[in-house]
Amino acid sequence: MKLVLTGFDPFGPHERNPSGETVAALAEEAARRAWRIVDTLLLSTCFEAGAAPVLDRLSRNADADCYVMLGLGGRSHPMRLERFALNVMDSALPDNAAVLRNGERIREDGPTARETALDLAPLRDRLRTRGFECVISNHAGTYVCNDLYYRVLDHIARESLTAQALFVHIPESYDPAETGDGARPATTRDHVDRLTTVLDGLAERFALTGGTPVDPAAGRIVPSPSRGPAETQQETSERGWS
Ligand code: PCA
Repeated sequence: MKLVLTGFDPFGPHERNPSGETVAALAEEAARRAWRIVDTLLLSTCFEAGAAPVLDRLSRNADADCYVMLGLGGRSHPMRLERFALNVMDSALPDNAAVLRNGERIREDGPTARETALDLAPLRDRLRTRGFECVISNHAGTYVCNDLYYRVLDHIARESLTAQALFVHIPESYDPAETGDGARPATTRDHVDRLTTVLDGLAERFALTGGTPVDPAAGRIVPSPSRGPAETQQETSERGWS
């Protein structure tokens, strides 16, 4: 399985962003694995401009089976495999170009939501079997991570590309329920161990299915004439990054 990995630079109150650091560390891990990284991209935490290098790469290259995009999630969440991206930009936190968004559409002519075609349940179960807490999330927030995910899923759908995409929010610290000894900051090694488990699972399924490990019920356009879908999951911030 050939992969493109992306992470983000620091934003808002964060002096570091472990998503970018984890992408760099995973590149070293790949030599020992059934997956190969064809490219890594460190993106700026900016609406639209952050996604531009990924869309550019998708347009020019058909060398990757899967784009796995990482971002830092909010406090007290475990690792989250994101199922949906919403067609909205809405955050009280400005992006790294000092741009504030207040409910604008990402694409005026786009569906309200896009869904990854990947089957997430086996990946979540694989992580849990190895003792790593992980949830499937139905809400990637309405900040820059969601913006990237929506633009990538939308591009793949419009261009009928065969590449798959997955967004993973990684935690700042661990849930006490998982570690048993209170929350502690997550290290890059922690993230690498968890992401390696995700990528091994994806590679296994790509090998089993000849390149299309998709959920047959997923990837449909989610139509809605309203101003946006209801909150589908409680573990999200009301507005902004999550
Ligand atoms: N997390 C933010 C944007 C960049 C990042 O790492 C988010 O969840 O939208």
